[in-house]
This record gives sequence, structure tokens and C-alpha cells, in this order.
Amino acid sequence: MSMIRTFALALGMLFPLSAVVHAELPAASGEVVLTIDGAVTAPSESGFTLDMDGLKALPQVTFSTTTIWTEGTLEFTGVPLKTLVEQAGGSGSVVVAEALNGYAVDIPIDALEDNAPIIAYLIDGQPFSRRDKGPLWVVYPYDLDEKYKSEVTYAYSIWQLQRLTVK
Ligand SMILES: Nc1nc2c(c(=O)[nH]1)N[C@H]1C(S)=C(S)[C@@H](COP(=O)(O)O)O[C@H]1N2
Ligand SMILES: [Mo]
Repeated sequence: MSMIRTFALALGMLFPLSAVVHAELPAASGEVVLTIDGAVTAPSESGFTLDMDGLKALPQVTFSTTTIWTEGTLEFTGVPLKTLVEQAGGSGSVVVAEALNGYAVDIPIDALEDNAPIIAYLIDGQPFSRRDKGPLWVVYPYDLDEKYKSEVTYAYSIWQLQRLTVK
């Protein structure tokens, strides 16, 4: 074994990079609600799964808005899709978002903003059921800007989300 290799190994033991960088992506131990795969690197290249606790451990964003599918103003809390792609070490041009019913849509990575969309897991502070478009819903702060009131944004607003594939 070369000196350089020995040194690299020793360094790897001193600074277990994966443990540091991916600490925010805990493996699912409860019911899996979201699978992330495709061109991702963290915590493994084969993708990973998240349960609700895993999602809640990630940075969260909350906003209030109406939607064309619901009544009144609701408060949505979730993890920004952009954050999730970054945490997963995703590299590519699109995220294919897939729902429980098979509906799928390509969301361009370029179009992801820091705070929109979010993968909402709480509405008015409560988890919501499949019947109510849960447990995960990709939502935008539609009331914040006219640009979110577009057919394209509506098409990205996939409810009953179950899988994200970076391509
Ligand atoms: N899970 C899921 N989300 C979905 C869809 C769907 O079929 N299933 N349709 C999408 C599309 S193409 C649009 S334009 C909006 C609006 O759907 P609606 O016409 O049923 O209100 O929801 C989006 N989110
Ligand atoms: Mo649509």
C-alpha cells in the first residue's frame, strides 16, 4: 500500500466525511413516505428513503396561501424541494416527481427557488391524509406572486408525492 493511500485512509478515519455531510438525512426507521433516487450521491448513490421524522429533521419553511384545490387560507409547512435535492447531492436538470396514483411531472432544477416549492407535510400544523392530498404535497406560495398562478406551477403541484428521481 502506498504512503499516499495509507494517508488517505487515515484521514478518512479521522474525518468520516459521510457522517458529517449527511447527518441531516437520517435513514427511515418508521413508515417510508418519500424515496429519492436517480443522480444522487448522499447518503448513498442508490438513493434513500425518508420517514416523517427524517423530513422534519430537514430545514423547514412555512407559508400561508390559498390554493385552487382548497378552501380558505391554509398554512403549509415543509422542506423546500431545492434543499432536499441539495442535501441529496443531486446533479441533473430535472426532478421527476411521482405520486401514489402514478401521476408524474418533470420539475426543472433551474426552476427551484430557496423557498418554493416546498414538500409540505403539515397543513395548519397537522399531518394530512391521502384523502386530503397527503401525506406529502408539493406546494407553492400561490398568493405571494402572480407567477405562481400559472398552469405550469399547477402541474408541478403534485399531491400524494411518493418519489423524487433526479435526472
Ligand atoms: N397526485 C397528483 N397531482 C397532480 C395531478 C394528478 O393527476 N395527480 N395533476 C396535476 C396537474 S397536470 C394539474 S394542472 C394540477 C391541477 O389538477 P386538477 O385539474 O385536478 O385540479 O394538479 C397537478 N397535480
Ligand atoms: Mo395540468
